Amino acid sequence: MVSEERKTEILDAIRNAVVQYDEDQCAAWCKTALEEGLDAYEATMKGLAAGMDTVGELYTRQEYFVPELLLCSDALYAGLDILRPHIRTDSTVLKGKLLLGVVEGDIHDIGKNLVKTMFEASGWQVFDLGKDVKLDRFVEEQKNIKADLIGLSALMTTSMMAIEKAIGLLKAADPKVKVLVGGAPLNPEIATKFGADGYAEDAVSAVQEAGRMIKKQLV
Ligand code: B1M
Repeated sequence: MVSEERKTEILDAIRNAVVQYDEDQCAAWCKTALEEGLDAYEATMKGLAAGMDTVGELYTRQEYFVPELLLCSDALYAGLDILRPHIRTDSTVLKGKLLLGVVEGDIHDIGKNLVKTMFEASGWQVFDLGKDVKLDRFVEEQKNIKADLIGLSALMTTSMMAIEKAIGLLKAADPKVKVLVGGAPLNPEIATKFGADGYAEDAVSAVQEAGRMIKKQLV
């Protein structure tokens, strides 16, 4: 069992590798995390995602600009490639089909990809439409896929307005459709105002909330 001190050292190293946009170091420290028995999800959130939070602060302070954000994202993805296959979640939650995407106007997909990883790790079948997805496409794809849930993600205060529109289009096509939403600018009140059936703050609670939502459909 790894000591708390060593665990902190490894998580700090992963975080720093993201901030310093060092893909090789990030991948190497993620391998170390697994070799030394750290939980893959904890390393993802407290290492990789925490690094991205720091990057966001540097961007806000105008110490980093868009090119650095892109390089940091590459480093994060290099680490996620290593950790992803080892992420496991509660297998007792209900599973189903999820149609997932980042709404149009928004190309931030790191959070959506973490959400996808957690659903897949829990045994859900995920149909990922990617980022900057035209709203009509959610409606069209749902006609064929007939997913149990539709997951919409947005990272900007501007693009989150497209979530409300997407929910309107989806519910007009099928009033019974269930929509789960998430992303940094959203909160439970906004989600309710937009007509969503569920909201989740992070990738783990998204899977739990999805389980509750489809259970309600069954009873
Ligand atoms: Co930009 N960006 N960015 N960016 N970027 C933000 C979001 C911003 C807050 C930075 C800032 O100003 N401080 C700001 C938005 C401001 C606003 O709200 N209006 C911003 C901006 C302005 C922009 C551009 C406009 C910059 C420009 O070009 N001048 C541009 C937008 C272009 C566009 O989309 N049309 C832009 C571009 C980019 C990059 C491409 C360079 C890059 C994204 C790379 C990529 O995603 N592949 C990028 C990045 C990296 C960021 C920050 C720094 C980090 C985002 C991130 O990945 N976080 C971000 C600042 C910040 O967040 N601190 C910022 C880590 C991730 C794990 O968290 O995505 O929140 P998050 O996901 C979480 C939860 O939100 C939740 O679970 C996830 C995991 O726990 N969740 C869900 C997410 N989706 C969910 C769905 C669910 C449930 C939960 O159910 C379906």
